[in-house]
Amino acid sequence: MYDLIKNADKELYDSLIGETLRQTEKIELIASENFASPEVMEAQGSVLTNKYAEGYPGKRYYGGCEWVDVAEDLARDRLKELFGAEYVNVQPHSGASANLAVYFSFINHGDKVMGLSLDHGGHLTHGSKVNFSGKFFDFTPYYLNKETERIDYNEVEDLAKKNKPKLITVGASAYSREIDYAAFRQIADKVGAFLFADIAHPAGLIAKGHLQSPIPYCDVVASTTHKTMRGPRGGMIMIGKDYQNPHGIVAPKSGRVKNMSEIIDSWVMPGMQGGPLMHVIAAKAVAFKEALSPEFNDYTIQVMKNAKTMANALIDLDYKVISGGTDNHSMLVDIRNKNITGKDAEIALDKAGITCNKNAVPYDTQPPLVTSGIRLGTPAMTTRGMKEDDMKTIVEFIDKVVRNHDNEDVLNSVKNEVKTFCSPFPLHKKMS
Ligand code: DSN
Repeated sequence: MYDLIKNADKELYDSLIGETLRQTEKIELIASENFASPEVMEAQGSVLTNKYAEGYPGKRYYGGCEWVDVAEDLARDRLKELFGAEYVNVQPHSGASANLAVYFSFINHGDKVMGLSLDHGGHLTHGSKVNFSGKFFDFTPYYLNKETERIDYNEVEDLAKKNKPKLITVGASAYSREIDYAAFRQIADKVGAFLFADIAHPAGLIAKGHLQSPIPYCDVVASTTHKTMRGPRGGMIMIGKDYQNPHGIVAPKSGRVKNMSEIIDSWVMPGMQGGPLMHVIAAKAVAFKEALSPEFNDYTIQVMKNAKTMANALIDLDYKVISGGTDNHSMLVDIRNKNITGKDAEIALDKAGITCNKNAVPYDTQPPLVTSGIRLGTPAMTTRGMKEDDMKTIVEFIDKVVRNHDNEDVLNSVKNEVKTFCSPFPLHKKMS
C-alpha cells in the first residue's frame, strides 16, 4: 500500500499509514464520516487531477476537455436519476461552497434569512456569526422545542411571520429526526420566502426513499457527497424542476439569464470557484453509480436499523438521547447525568479506540469547546459490515469508557478489545 509514496516521501508515508491504521483499528462514530469505496478513491487519485476545465460540459474555457466532459456528464446524469432532479451542479468543492453558491444565487447582501441555530443542531453556514452566512446576511435562528427537542413547525411559522425572511434554510448537522419539508414549504409560502434544504447529513437515506425528499418542496437543495452518500469529499446542488429567474435575482455573469439553473451555474463558476476538481467529480460519478445500486439501498436500511439499535441500547443504559431516539443515521446524547462533559467523553473514548465528537445539546450551558453532549452516527461502521448486535457491543464499550473515564487501565483494555472487535470488518468490503 502506498508503495510509491513510501519511496519518495517517508514522512508523508507515515501519516498515510498511521491514518489507515487509525481508521482500521478504531470504531468510527463521527456521524458525518464514512469509508469511500476503493473505486471512488481510485477515481479521485486519477489523471483527472491534471486537467483544468473551467466552465461546464460542452462550454469550457479550455481545450482538451472531451474526457472530463464525459466524467462530469456521468456524475450529473446519475445524480439527477438518484434524486429525480431536473438540474444538478456537481462542481462545488464542499458543502459550505455549495451553500455559499445557493445564498448568492437567491439573496443579496443583508437580506433576511432563517436557519436552525448551530447550538441546536444547525450548521455554521446556516447563519453562524463566525461564518460568511452570518456576516453577509441577516439571519434569525430558530430553535428546537424545549420539551420535544424537535423542530416545532408552529414556532418556526410564528418566527417567519414576524421576521419575513427572504429565504428559509432547513437542514442540520446534529438532528436525529425526519424533517417535514412540506411543512416548511407551507411556512415559506405564507411569508413569500425561498426554501433551501441542506441535506448534507441524510442525503443517502433520502436518495433511497427512506426519509422525505425535499426535492418536490424546496426551491433548491444542496448537500455534501461524502457523509451518508459515501462518495468523495465534496458538494452538490439540485433543483427538482428548473424554473424562471424570479424577480430580483442577480447572476455574476453578464447577459440575459433566464432560469435558476443558469444563475446557480454562474454563481458556482465564475461566481465563486475557478477550475472544478475533475478527479473529485469523477469520484462523485462512481459514488452516484454505487448509490443507484440495490446494495446501497440495503446499506442505507442497515444504517438506520443500526442507529435505532444504538439509540435504544443507550437509552436502556440511562443515557439521554435527545428527542428520545433517531429517525436517521445519527443521534445526539446529553451526558450530563453521567457527570462528564462532551469534551472529556470525546477524549476518553478516543483513548479507548472510539472516535466521536463532542457536541452542544439544545439549551447547553457549557461553551462550544466543552459541551454537554456527544454526537454518534452509524454510516461508517455500517459500511464495514456491522449489524445490530455489533451496535449493542459498541454501546457497552461506550458505557464502560464513560463510567471509567479517569481510569487509564480500563481505557487501555477497552482499546485492545475494540481493536480485536474491529478486525473482522474491513473498511470496505473490497478493501485489501
Ligand atoms: N463538519 C460536518 C459535520 O460533522 O456534520 C458538517 O459540515
